[in-house]
Amino acid sequence: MSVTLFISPGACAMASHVALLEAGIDHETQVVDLRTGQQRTPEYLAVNPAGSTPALKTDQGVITQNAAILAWAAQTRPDKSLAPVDDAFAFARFNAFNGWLASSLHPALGKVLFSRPPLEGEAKTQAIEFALSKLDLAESHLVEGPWAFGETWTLTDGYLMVFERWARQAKLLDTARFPKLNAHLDKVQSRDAVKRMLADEGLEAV
Ligand SMILES: N[C@@H](CCC(=O)N[C@@H](CS)C(=O)NCC(=O)O)C(=O)O
Repeated sequence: MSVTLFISPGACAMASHVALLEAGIDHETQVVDLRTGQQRTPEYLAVNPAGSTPALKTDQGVITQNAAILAWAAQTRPDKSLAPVDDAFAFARFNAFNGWLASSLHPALGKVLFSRPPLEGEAKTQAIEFALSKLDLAESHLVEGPWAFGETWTLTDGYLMVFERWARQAKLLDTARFPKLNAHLDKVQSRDAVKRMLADEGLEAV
């Protein structure tokens, strides 16, 4: 089996890219340049009509959404223990965390970082406070530490890393306020598969 993952370097598709590398699934990557609007070309809309990355082209068809690609990778290679696929309750919690990242943390940080035109004044202050409140929730309730689900690495850790990287790059990940998230980001970025993903996307640890 070989698959094609459509990515935009440094964007949220990093989570799916890490998942394929951790799973050892044979793949190639294809870059979609979001800055030039390549996600809205007819060629890419034929792959993902929603015009966003990631998208994963498989023999059976296309899978979109990081959360779905992570679950697919973990179930495709259960021998790699990338998620608790044999435990209905634990797998539901894995999916819940990934759903929260997609529907809550991603949009909150995305508003701060990617609003066009960029936010200014009170609107910017409010968006930052809102994003920080999501990071507070992760720090104090959601992330068990050292990994998201305690002592066992799962693909959720690679997904959470995306937003920790963005937050650190935007100087929002204060070490005193977010000790657990900072330690988590450093630990994730030291994994071999993550180092490979960063090198493949032309990025460095932050
Ligand atoms: N929840 C979606 C989010 C996808 C998403 O918003 N991707 C961004 C990059 S981080 C994108 O492709 N944006 C292109 C655009 O909005 O035009 C997922 O996990 O796949």
